[in-house]
Amino acid sequence: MSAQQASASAAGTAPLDVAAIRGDFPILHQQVNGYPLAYLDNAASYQRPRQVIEAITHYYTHDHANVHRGVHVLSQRATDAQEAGREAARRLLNAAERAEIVFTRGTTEAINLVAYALRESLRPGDEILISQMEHHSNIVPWQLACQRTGARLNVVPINARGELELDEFHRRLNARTRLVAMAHVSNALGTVNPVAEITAAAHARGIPVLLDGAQAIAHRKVDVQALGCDFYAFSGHKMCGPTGIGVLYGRREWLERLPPFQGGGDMILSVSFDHTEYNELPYKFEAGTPDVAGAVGLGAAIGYLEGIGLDAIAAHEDALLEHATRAVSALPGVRIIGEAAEKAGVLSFDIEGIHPHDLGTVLDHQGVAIRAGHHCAMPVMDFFHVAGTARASFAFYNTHEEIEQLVAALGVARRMLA
Ligand code: C6P
Repeated sequence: MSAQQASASAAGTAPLDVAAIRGDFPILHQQVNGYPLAYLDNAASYQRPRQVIEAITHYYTHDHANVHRGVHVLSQRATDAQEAGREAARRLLNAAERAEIVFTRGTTEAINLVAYALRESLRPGDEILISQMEHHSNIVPWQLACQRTGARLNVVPINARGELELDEFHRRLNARTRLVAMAHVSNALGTVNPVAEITAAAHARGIPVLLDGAQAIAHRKVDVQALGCDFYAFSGHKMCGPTGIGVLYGRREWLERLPPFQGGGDMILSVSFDHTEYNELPYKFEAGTPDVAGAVGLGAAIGYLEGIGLDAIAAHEDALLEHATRAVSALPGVRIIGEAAEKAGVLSFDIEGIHPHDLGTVLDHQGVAIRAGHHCAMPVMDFFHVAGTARASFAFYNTHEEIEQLVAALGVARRMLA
């Protein structure tokens, strides 16, 4: 039994037909520097299947107009197309209602929206509880909010395996905590955080929870009602959708309580110079002409992932990660950065005596695309005393042959550079 079959059977899913899936991704079928492309930079951005590309083309070819404004047919079609994308996102997250799905430019804007809107209620001495493994997108918006309000960041440390120190998390939740904001999955380490436990503990003290789902959404089934979180953020481009669109899920109670993020068209019911009445949810948070084609592409991407099945995706990627971890760790001088008991999709590592950027360049010369650097998670790099890491990150369309190509290319790089 292959590793993939074993993993799929343990997960109770049929193994993926990866060859057929790859047929949907035109971009994967090319040579780079004379080698077949092995695209292992999926944590930075996924590739898109033709179903997504065609949905966007179809929209622009047949249905485009501005939304919610016109009485004409094309405007109605564009509005319906956008709302179908919203319904797909609701379904993906199992949100209770469509009104809880706010379209944003991506994870970064979703978190900034909450951080901006929350400013009004933050007071000096209040705390935002984050972790040491956060992406800069889940650090800097809170720093900005703290600078303007006198609130402060409280940072839960991680351990040497790259796991959240859970005892510290519980200890740091306190009467001054106004929000817990944590990654569901770390982009630099691959750690899957125990977000249900985190949410339950915060809620027991009446504290809301925001989860940064950028690295979880394409790898695991996410059910915001089962998790109980108050906010969940993700980006379309990290799940086979377009760049420039993402989602902020917010529980109705919270979205109603928060003030708008930006003002303009569409987010109002009425405007006079004395008073503006805001629109209903989710439009209160969607000022200006939205990215309709983005919503269409996002809906198509969600449909595509659902068609494959997130459990089958998780089983395949777990097998890839296990294979890559075993093979890369066996190379001399390799140190794996991030060895959490539960990981998803990401293998970060360092090879003694080789700068990750040099490694990335030599791998690229052999057709292997990885990311090298701090991965917008500088505090994680500081913790592990490295300037950066090499990071291979996997998607459901990756193959075990590509892992072998990575390992062979690392062997060449080591001989050249170490
Ligand atoms: N991480 C990576 O290579 P945006 O840029 O808004 O789509 O996503 C930001 C973001 C937020 N949180 C996490 C956990 C992320 O991984 C990212 C994006 C990419 O790891 C680009 S830095």
